[in-house]
Amino acid sequence: MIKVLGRDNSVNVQKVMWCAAELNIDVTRTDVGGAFGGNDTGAFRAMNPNGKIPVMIDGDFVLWESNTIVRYLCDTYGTGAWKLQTSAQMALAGQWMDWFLTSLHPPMTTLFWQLVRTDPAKRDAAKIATAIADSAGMWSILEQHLANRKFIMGDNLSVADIPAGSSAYRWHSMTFARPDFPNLRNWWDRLAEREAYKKNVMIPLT
Ligand SMILES: N[C@@H](CCC(=O)N[C@@H](CS)C(=O)NCC(=O)O)C(=O)O
Repeated sequence: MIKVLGRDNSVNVQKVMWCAAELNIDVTRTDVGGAFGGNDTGAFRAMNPNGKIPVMIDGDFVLWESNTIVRYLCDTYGTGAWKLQTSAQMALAGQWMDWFLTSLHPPMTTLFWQLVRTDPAKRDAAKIATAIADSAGMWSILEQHLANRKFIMGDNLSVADIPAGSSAYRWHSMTFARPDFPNLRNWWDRLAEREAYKKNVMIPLT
């Protein structure tokens, strides 16, 4: 039984829980972080010195960094398209996962915090406008990539879809004037049909 430490409203925890559900892995998740606390104790920092969630525990093996955790789950427990076979496939998946972390996630985090976790009276309109423009600029790159593909790696859902796919729910669910990206929307609609995605990602934004 794999254990995941982290609250379910964290996009980084959602990546891990969605991926584990797609792979039919038995997971017990414990609420840690945010209002639950527990991530600044000596015991937690012994597992993750950053004091961040998620942390995954598989037997004696402890791992942090959500993208790394989903890669581990797919490499260890994945079958079919979930287990990438060549170094070129692994590199391409890694490229999109790193792109998510470095380019898309920062403006999406600003947008999410402003629109969901900030009192309306205290929101910063300029920050929101910049975050929308920067996020849209990054989503437009995926929009072009998805012009002739069902999923990021091609015909099948894979590890490469997990980070951006988790964030895509927020992009399509928060209230703001969204630019029209039809390929992105179709891809997100395909994700939104999946029980594992509905259960672990499509939960109230808090
Ligand atoms: N790059 C890390 C980021 C981890 C991270 O920043 N986690 C946030 C939640 S999304 C956190 O632990 N925040 C402190 C808290 O929840 O108390 C990852 O992908 O796992």
